[in-house]
This record gives sequence, C-alpha cells and structure tokens, in this order.
Amino acid sequence: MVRVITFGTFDVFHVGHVNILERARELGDYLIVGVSSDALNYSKKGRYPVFNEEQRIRMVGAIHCVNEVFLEESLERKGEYLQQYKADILVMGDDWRGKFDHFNTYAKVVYLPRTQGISTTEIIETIKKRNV
Ligand code: C2G
Repeated sequence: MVRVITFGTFDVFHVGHVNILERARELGDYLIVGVSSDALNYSKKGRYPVFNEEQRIRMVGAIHCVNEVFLEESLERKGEYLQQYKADILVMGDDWRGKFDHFNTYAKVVYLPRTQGISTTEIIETIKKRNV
C-alpha cells in the first residue's frame, strides 16, 4: 500500500484544494493530510486563518479521498511527521517547488501544479469588494 502525505492550511476551502487532494491520492492508496495549526499560520503569515484549525480539520477530513488528518504544528517537524505516518510520497503544490527536496531520504517528493485563478487570498478580496 502506497501512503501519500501532503500539508497545507486549507483555509476558506476551495476547488484548488480539492484538486490537489484528489491528485495526491491518485499517486497512492492512502492519503494523509497535515493541516497547519492556527499558531503556525500566525507565526508564518502574521494573521490567523478565517476558519480555525478544528473547522479546517473537519472540512479536509470530510473529503472522500482523504483517509487521515492531523494537526501540523511546526514546519520543522516535517521529517518527523513523514516517519510517524510512514509516508512513501510527499506531495506539495508547485508554489513550494524545491523547498522540500531534502526530505527525499524519507519519501519521494512530488510537486503538483497549482490550480490557476483561485486562491484563498483572492476569494477574501472578492468578498470584501462585494456589496450584494
Ligand atoms: N493549492 C493548489 N491550487 C490553488 C491553491 C492551493 O494546488 N489554487 C494547493 C497548495 O499548493 C498546497 C495546498 O493546496 O499544496 C494547500 O494550500 P494552502 O492552504 O495555501 O497551504 P499553505 O499555506 O501553502 O501550507 O507545511 C506547509 C504548509 O502547511 C503549506
């Protein structure tokens, strides 16, 4: 059984998120997703996600191609997570291309193309501009 792992915030869940999760799962038989914690987001981006970690974990876990979800509390612990969850393949969006290559001793590292034209930031901006 090939175990695939991926990581992300998955805030304001959208079709780009579904696309990457489905494609990640297609690379193996079992998909594990590390959902980044509120604290990790705050330390990385200086703001909290719109949806809190409990809600984001619930939503990602409800996607049918996802088999297991856990809270990613630190970027530095990726190697540890890969071992703990016995990952064979690490999938990341290509916005992270090259950044995770050094984990290839634990798992095969695969970058998948992002879905064009949609992002959490753009969705938030669109909503802000709307008055209906
Ligand atoms: N994604 C995508 N297409 C989009 C938007 C996002 O394929 N239009 C992918 C990203 O490349 C990422 C995943 O969906 O692989 C989750 O995206 P984010 O929530 O933006 O994740 P990020 O904040 O980059 O968190 O340990 C790393 C971090 O937890 C990654």
